[in-house]
Amino acid sequence: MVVLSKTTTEQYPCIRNIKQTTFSTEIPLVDLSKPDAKNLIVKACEEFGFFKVINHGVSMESITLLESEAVKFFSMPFNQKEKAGPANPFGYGNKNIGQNGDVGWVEYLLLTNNQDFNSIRLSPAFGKDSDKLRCLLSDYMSSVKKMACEILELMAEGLNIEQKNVLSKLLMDKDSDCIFRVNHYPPCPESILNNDDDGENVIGFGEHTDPQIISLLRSNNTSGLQICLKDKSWISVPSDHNSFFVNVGDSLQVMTNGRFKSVRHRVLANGLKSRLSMIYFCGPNLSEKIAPLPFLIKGNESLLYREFTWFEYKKSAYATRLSDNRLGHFERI
Ligand code: GA4
Repeated sequence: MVVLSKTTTEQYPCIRNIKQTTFSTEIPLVDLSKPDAKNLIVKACEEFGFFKVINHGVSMESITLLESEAVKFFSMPFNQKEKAGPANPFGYGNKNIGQNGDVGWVEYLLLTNNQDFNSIRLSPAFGKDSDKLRCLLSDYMSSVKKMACEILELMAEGLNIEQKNVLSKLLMDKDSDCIFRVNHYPPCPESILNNDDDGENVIGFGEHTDPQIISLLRSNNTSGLQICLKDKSWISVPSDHNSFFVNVGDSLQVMTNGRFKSVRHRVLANGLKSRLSMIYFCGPNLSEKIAPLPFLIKGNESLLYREFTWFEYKKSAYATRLSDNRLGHFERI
């Protein structure tokens, strides 16, 4: 990370305009080992587009090992990390998010499903350690994908869809388009200076919805993540390094014909502590057709979205700014 001085955030006024909000205890909690999980998942997706998961089956060991490699990576000097950049679309990125002018108080690694590609991309920065990283990444990504499939099957059951794998099969496809992101938010001294009721907060990652089906996030014990509620107010999500958090993405909003809403979320920089998060974005095969699922359409309910391929949506999404409403173009009028 380049050390950003106050002058630097002044150069980017758009990352300094967030008011402080309070923590919330109302985040839905789903215990995957309990029989009521399927109904709680559906309720959470309808009300929040977001929930916290415990008993997720991902070993703490694989989490801790990968997290410590990530910490090692981000502690390297900037010119070393830069060798794995830029993130277009995969690799190391710093401050710039996407290709359309968004910036945040964040540095990150964007990685693919393809571990050979990741190794090649990371080896100029990681050296021989990139083989170790490759194994850790592959272990972590396959356990998180397993959890994602379990969640999608419970979701289908909770929605009373007969074909239990209707959603999970999109991820089981060998060419599913899943991506992995590790975000590092360095402490931001300006956040402390402004941390009162009227103060501003520095934006780590600007508000947006995820284009994919679902995203599975975990972080260290530093807060910063906020979600937007139906009434448009923002609540802070208390951090919990033992749990995962699930976001409904735009594609799932379409497949449920708007019954589930993709959650708008953002991250604020912390004044004192670094935040490290790892997010697995579950996208289908690029040729997969996304449309409202027929078994979820009741009587004369109208279809809110037209059918499109994941390739079409991804291409259009990547041409937008973070905070844009990406589904607008795909609504039926
Ligand atoms: C948001 C979700 C994922 O982080 C991501 C992001 C992507 C990027 O960082 O390149 C995008 C953003 C995300 C949506 C709109 C476009 C593309 C940045 C951006 C401004 C990797 C993704 O799939 O979409």
